[in-house]
Amino acid sequence: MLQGKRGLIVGLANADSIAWGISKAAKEAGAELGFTYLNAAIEKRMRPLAESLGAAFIAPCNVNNDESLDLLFQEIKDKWGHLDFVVHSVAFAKKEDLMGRFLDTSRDGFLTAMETSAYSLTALAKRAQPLMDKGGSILALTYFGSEKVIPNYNVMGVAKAALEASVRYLAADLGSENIRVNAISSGAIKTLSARGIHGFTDMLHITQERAALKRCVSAEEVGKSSLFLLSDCASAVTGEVLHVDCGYSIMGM
Ligand code: IMJ
Repeated sequence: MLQGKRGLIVGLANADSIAWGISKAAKEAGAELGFTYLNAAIEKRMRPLAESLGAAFIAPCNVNNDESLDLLFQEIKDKWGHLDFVVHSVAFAKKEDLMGRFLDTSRDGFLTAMETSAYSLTALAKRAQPLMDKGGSILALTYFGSEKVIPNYNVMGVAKAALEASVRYLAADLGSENIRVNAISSGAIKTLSARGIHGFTDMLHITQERAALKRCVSAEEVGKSSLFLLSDCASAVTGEVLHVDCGYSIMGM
């Protein structure tokens, strides 16, 4: 499905990452992949994974830093001269903002979550556009906490709502270039991002009980669904948020 396509993966941290499920599926579907990492600690875990998929490059990138992004895209331009898809699988909020009341979110905590989890998509899309000269596909990861209140998700829910709205505005702006922008709203998965979240294991149990399919989704399944949105199979799909959540979000009671 992705034969001959070149894609950038932002947000691979370890073998539990949703970005890993997507990367494995994309590689198996014939894509050539490049990866970024934030710092040495993350690089240590992700490098062997990226190398096992024959990564074309593994580059440092802080999505909150314009110079770092410019350097990354210069490297992609020099190496490939062209880009077919981008996967955005990054989010960050301060730990203290993922507990207690949303009401208590500080200005700094709000801006941190918004910058890393929402604005970073626009920052990536802006730089990817000139390299997507024959069209392309941009995919972001989101979560149901953007639509309904999930305990402790708090400022991340607000940031994911901004991310999903960004998907629609970017899709409108880039449509004339045949660049599609979509998101997958994944069901809860135990990744590094879920580690240390108070009551997360209980939330997984509740998810399993209530989801239409009576189970949780895996990163591999998010990977399979991402092939659709990244490939020409979804050539008429843009600005969409696809729920890959075992039907959790369709249930009212
Ligand atoms: C996160 C918090 C509260 C409830 C949650 C989550 N549920 C799920 C998540 C139910 C599924 C994971 N998720 C969807 C996220 O987007 C997580 C983002 C995140 C996680 C951390 C943990 C460590 C940290 N900052 C973080 N920033 C964002 O310091």
